This record gives sequence, C-alpha cells and structure tokens, in this order.
Amino acid sequence: MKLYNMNLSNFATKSRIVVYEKGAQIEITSPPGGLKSPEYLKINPLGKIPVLDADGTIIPESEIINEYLEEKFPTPALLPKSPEARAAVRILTRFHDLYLDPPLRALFGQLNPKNRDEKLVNEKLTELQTQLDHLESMLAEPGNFATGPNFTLADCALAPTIFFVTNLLPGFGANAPLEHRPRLAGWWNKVQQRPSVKKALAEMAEAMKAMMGSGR
Ligand SMILES: N[C@@H](CCC(=O)N[C@@H](CS)C(=O)NCC(=O)O)C(=O)O
Repeated sequence: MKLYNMNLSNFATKSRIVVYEKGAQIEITSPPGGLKSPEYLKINPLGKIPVLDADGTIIPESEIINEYLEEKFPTPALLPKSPEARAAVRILTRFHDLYLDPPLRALFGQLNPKNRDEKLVNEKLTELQTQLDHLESMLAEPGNFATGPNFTLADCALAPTIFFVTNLLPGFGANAPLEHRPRLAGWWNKVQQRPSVKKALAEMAEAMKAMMGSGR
C-alpha cells in the first residue's frame, strides 16, 4: 500500500497518524509531479492529498482512508465498540472536516501581512473562534482524549488542525486559542504526548519551517 502525502497538509497528517498508530507497512510518498500533474490527476482527479493506493484500489478523502485503515488493521482499535460511542467519534471527525477546517484554510492565503485582506481575515478569525468554542463544548473533560479515555480517530482528525491553529493564530494577532478553553487546552497537552501524534506533528513542524523559510 502507498499513501500519497505532503507533511505540511493537515488532512494528510490525519492519515499519517493512523498509519503510525497501526504500525502498518504503508509506503508514504509525495504525489508524482505534484498535486496537479497529469500523472497525479489520473490517480485523484480532484488533485488533493491524501490518497491511499490500497494495492490498486484508490481511496481519496482522509476520513474514508482512516476508516478503511481501521477496518483493514483493527489493532490497535481507533473506534470504540458501541454504536453510540462510534457516533461520538464520527461527530467530531465530521465537525473537523466540515466546520473547523474551512475558516482556518481560508486564512492560509493571508499569512503575509503585506498583502492581507483584513476584512476577510477578521471574518474568518471570528468564524474560527466560534468553531473553537463549539469544539470546547464537544470535547471530553480535561484529562481525556477527544471523546473519552481512549485515543480515537477523532484525536487523529483534530490534532493536525489544532497544530495549525496554535501556530498560526498568533501571527494574525488573534486571541490565544487555548485561553479560556480548558478542555481544548487539556486535550492539546495530552494528545501531543501520543507517540504517533508527536512524530506526525514534528514532520508538520519541519515542513512548516521549510515553507516559512522559503518566504511562501
Ligand atoms: N476532504 C479532503 C480534503 C483534502 C485537502 O483539501 N487537502 C489539501 C491539502 S491539506 C489539498 O490537497 N489541497 C490542494 C487543492 O485543494 O488543490 C480530505 O479529507 O482528504
């Protein structure tokens, strides 16, 4: 199996964390020729990462990849057993993909203060802070992982995006994202100690340093 990946991508990092958790023998590789190359567009016409090539079966979309890996490599389990607890995990992964990531993503093009659209930045920061408040109300009590005592796909989904939130928001002069959000702060402190998350976030940090250094 092969995972098409870029270390800076929060969506690809979601899936790398699962690969590391499972200890699965999966080759992690860059999209050939870049995301929009004819070669890669044949693999994923949307030109997005991650994509899993499961021995010939092409699976795009990080959460579909993660659920597939969970089914293919059931140990260690990253979904709980009861339907209700599984739903709780999926509520958070869906919340991440549909509501938390978009306002953050909209800020990626606004990192350079010299050509920033201040109106857009203010709108997206407000939206992001609102979604962080929603996340605070959804997370388990401090001391837990996202949905309870066990590490799940919800933690895999949230960690790379909160990495960006904590690293990028100060550059926009935004309110500190962890302040007044004790559940988020407690979870963030705990999840970063998980070896799979630690490894994946270190890769993201290195890629971010390289990107900032290149002036992009
Ligand atoms: N819903 C997709 C989102 C994937 C996505 O947007 N990936 C970004 C990198 S973080 C990407 O490939 N962007 C390139 C583009 O949209 O052109 C998933 O969960 O995998």
